[in-house]
Amino acid sequence: MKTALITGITGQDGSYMAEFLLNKGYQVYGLSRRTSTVTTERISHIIDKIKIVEGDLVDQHSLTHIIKDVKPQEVYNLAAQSFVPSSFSQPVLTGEITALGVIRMLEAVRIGYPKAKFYQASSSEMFGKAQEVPQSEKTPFYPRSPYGVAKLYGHWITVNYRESYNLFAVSGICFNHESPRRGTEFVTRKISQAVARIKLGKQKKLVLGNIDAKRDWGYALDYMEAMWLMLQQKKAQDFVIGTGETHSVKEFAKLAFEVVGINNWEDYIEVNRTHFRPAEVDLLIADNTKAKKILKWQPKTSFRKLIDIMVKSDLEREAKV
Ligand code: NAP
Ligand code: F7E
Repeated sequence: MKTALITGITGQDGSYMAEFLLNKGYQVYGLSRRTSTVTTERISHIIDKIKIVEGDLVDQHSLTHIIKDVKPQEVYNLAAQSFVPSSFSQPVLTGEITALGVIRMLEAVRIGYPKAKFYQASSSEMFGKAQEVPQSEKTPFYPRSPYGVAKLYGHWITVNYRESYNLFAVSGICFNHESPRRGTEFVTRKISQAVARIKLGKQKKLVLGNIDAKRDWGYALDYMEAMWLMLQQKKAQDFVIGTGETHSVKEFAKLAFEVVGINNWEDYIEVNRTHFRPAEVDLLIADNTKAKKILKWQPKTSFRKLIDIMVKSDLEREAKV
């Protein structure tokens, strides 16, 4: 039986990755930090099938011990302070977790079990003020937030440990991927939740920031396979993972309201500058040619289908509470 360690197991991707690996017959270990309230909502249905180990990306000692004890064949480093606005209000903490957390994990692997294959969750936010359209593995980086800068450190230190110590360490440069398990602070889930609440008469307005920003949005479930495939290759290398389509926040909102039969969607939206960022990423769109060719990976879920899944899930959830 293969063993995998997932950091960030309580998050959107960690929960889907745990399900994905359990379905493939893995023994799954999940790293989780101590909190005063329960954070296992997304994995409550599989909690008895996985082993939770306590650790924190800011604590080297816990990470090294976990890797030494568990000796995982595969490590998926999905933990991060992942919300871009919080990276502006807590830039140093974001650097500690999202940047230095990666080298702590890599050091734990190098010292504790160098045979482990390591996946780093890199981000399209590293392209930031995009130097090329669409963005591929060869596009120069230009991050626009402390989060993007921290991810860039994580990305390059992964490349560096691969080249310096011959670790099987790869980076998946994932574009935005969403789901009903997305945190409600991210724009897609904020919209799907608000649309459900408005339809049910529980909310009047949806207050957004820059609705002209464009993103390459995919369905999170589709991205788990790509991450796993990267660790099944003979050669350790980095890949861009995205759909190759881009849409604005405005388009997302319009289609989300359409799912519940509201066509005068603009009447419900208010734009407020408090949601604007000090520096914005205007346009992201993936060139996924390399992933298609080498991993034989491609997204399965369309933009419309993703919105439909998210809105319907929130309608069901909101009808219950
Ligand atoms: P998420 O839902 O925000 O989950 C983040 C996870 O990291 C949570 O489990 C959180 O634990 C954990 N975490 C935060 N700080 C930690 C610390 N100090 N020590 C240990 N664990 C810590 O993020 P996601 O959307 O699943 O994304 C997964 C990864 O992919 C992240 O690295 C993110 O930056 C990256 N990424 C995401 C996307 C996307 O569109 N979703 C795209 C590109 C890259 P708590 O529950 O305790 O807070
Ligand atoms: O913003 C605009 C906002 O917060 C998307 C993370 O998973 O993906 C995510 O980062 C866009 C931005 O995601 C609101 O200005 C407008 O242009 O949903 P988001 P993000 O910043 O793209 C990348 C790939 C990651 O790696 C990150 O970890 O939407 N926007 N109005 C808004 N955004 C939010 N959150 N809230 C609004 O009201």
